[in-house]
Amino acid sequence: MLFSQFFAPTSKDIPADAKIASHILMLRSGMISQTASGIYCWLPLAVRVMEKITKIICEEQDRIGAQKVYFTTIQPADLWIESGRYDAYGKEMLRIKDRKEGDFLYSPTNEEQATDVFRKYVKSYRGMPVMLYQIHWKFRDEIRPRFGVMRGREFLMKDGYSFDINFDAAKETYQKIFRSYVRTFRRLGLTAVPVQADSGAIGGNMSHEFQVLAETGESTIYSDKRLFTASDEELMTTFAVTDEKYNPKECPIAESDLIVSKGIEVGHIFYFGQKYSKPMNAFVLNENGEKIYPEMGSYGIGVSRLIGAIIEASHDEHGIIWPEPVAPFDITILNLHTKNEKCVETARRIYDALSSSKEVLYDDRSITVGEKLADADLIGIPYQIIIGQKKIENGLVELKNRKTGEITEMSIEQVIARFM
Ligand code: 5CA
Repeated sequence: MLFSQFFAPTSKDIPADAKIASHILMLRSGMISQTASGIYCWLPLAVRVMEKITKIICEEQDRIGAQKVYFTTIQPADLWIESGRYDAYGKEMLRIKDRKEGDFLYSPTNEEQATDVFRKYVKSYRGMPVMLYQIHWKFRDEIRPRFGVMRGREFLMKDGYSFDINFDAAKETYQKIFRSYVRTFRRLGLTAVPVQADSGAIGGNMSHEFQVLAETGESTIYSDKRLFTASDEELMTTFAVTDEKYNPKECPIAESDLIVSKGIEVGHIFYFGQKYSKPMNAFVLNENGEKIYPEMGSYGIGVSRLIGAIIEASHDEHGIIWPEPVAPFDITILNLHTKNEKCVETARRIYDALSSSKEVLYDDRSITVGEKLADADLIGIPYQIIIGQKKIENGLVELKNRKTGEITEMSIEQVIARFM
């Protein structure tokens, strides 16, 4: 991709109403464009990151047998009246009338719809278990949208729904998802710690949140210090709760072992039994012909919030530092002198050689050296190949590692070989 043709409207200006690093950097790097409070357009740089994230999520969902679907963004109110949540959900729900005055809503979540699909098609225990998920837009009319995409009104969520024949099977599914989430966040280059959570409006009695530790997080986490060194198996049982659940009088660990930190909730999983299957009369027949109401769970990842959370966890004073698995490009080539023939020829040669196997952004724009270097650090692509007119006289280019800041001089052949 040539930067001169790439739609990434970068800016030096610090946006007035942006208070945290991720919001500032997403606006300055031209990733998002606000269209209304808590509602953003996603521009090409952000979409490339979003697609990397969703690919990893989908691979990990596939691995545990969850199947991808698309539920709808618009749902009839009837489904929510059946479950009893239509009134309970309150003002966060965007309610819509169609031309016939029928009541609809923009999905804030899809438990009812998943249950409806299940009950229409699965009639026997033989059709179970079922695990469906989607990656789709949600709308919640948050009272205080803030911090850019962290607490938006429209946001992208991965939401999964499971149906099991009994409690033991549902518990096993929950544990399978738990392990899968630990793996997913790790693959995204993040440390997300699981905490025992309050299950809030979704309801239920087994629930964990996955929190990325960051100063700017909205959640306060009280945890056993061993959480940070726990094995995957120990994670589920190591003490960690959010402030909603923390009670110093009932805290099971010594004060000296307690750590208080701030976190960003990037995932939330729930087991809630028959909360929806019973009122919505979703049942199957068991081998004796008896009615069984499935044990359900739902499992969310805040995909658009994750982009902000990754930036909060990985940036410096110059800009974003993308973890390699989710970077919008693998490499950027900075041609510092676009009027110098040797520089142009070298940049083109490296670009052609690497583009077949890597995602490369070639900054061919006629702007100042300072602007070019600043934009590269702002956008945060993991590797910069810098081509300048002095060094190229001796056949040399520079390779900069955005994360460590380390710059290595090498020949054109060496830099190509480094990435092949
Ligand atoms: N139905 C369940 C799980 S499928 C559910 O809706 N869970 S949730 O309410 O916890 O949301 C799942 C994830 O979406 C959260 O962990 C959070 O990362 C993200 N999320 C929730 N609200 C917002 C918001 N307003 N803006 C951005 N992301 C959000």
